[in-house]
Amino acid sequence: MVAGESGLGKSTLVNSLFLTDLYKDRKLLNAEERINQTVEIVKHTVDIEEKGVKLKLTIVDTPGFGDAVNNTECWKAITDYIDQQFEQYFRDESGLNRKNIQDNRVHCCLYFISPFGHGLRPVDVAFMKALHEKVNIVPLIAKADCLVPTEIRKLKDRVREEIEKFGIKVYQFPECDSDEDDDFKQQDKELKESAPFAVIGSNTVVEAKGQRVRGRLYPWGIVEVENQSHCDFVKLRNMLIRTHMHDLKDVTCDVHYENYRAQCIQQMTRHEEVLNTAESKLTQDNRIESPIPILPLPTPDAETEKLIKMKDEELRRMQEMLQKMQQQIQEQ
Ligand SMILES: Nc1nc2c(ncn2[C@@H]2O[C@H](COP(=O)(O)OP(=O)(O)O)[C@@H](O)[C@H]2O)c(=O)[nH]1
Ligand SMILES: [Mg+2]
Repeated sequence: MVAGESGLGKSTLVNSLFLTDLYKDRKLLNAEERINQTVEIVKHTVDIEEKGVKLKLTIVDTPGFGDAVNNTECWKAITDYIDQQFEQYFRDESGLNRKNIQDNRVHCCLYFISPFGHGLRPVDVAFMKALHEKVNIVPLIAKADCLVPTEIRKLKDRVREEIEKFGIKVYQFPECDSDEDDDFKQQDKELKESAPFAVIGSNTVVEAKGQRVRGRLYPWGIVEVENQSHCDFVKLRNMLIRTHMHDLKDVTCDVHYENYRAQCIQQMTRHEEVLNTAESKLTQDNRIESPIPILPLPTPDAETEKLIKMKDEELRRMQEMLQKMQQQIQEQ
């Protein structure tokens, strides 16, 4: 998933990362960008192949914040989306067809930070904090071609400091195994030192030194997206689809989804308790011969009735799930 302020190049980057097959497209594209402003959460599915392994990857593009006057809780649609995917998984997992669950949980959220500020803005802090217990956040410095190398280094240091200072839990790269070869260890070290990755996106193919590359053509030169001395795009792509994909999935499953699941079960148990108390109270009340005649309850209006129905339905669903889970635990 990509998230962050509007206009920072989120849609362009996902396009550069996965969606356009640069090598199929032989003709030189013109400079006009083909991406429109993202106005709603959009899901794209792409098939990629890594070392002979076919993968189905879902990319979730989100409308950036900053277009509205009021940006309070601009992360709501995104946190809701993440929760919905967890909920769906939770339902499927407690259902009958547990072996063939389609996993739509969000395994990684690329969060775009503006290159124009002096670090994180309050909205970045609030946004990441709203997300950090739910998803692996990988912060990125957007449009890195707007900064010279020293500025990039400074901004990276600043962002790292602020992430620490504000207690934002971004995705932590796992420790490298001690039995890995030196090359791998060196790569892993460089990867960790480069975070937060500074990225550049482009949907155009330009000619640089006789080669066709994905890049941005300026009057003063060409910025190459996949040139490691221009930006960290290649590092990011390798990390996402080669080196860290499994870890991102594992952390999602073992930490974020487990959190969600624990909360759900807690809620369901609480509902169950409330129901039990209400039930036992009812039986007790019935036993007592009331000297006061029981008056018929006032008939609820349509709106209240609808609400009660919805709540009943929700309770019923939760009880069903709880029952299934208890059964599963017993079976195990
Ligand atoms: N300088 C620069 N401009 C970019 C980059 N990526 C995208 N843009 C431009 O920024 C504008 C907004 O891009 P878009 O991908 O729609 O941003 P989004 O709102 O975050 O999805 C477009 O005109 C892009 O061509 C980049 O890496 N560097
Ligand atoms: Mg967009």
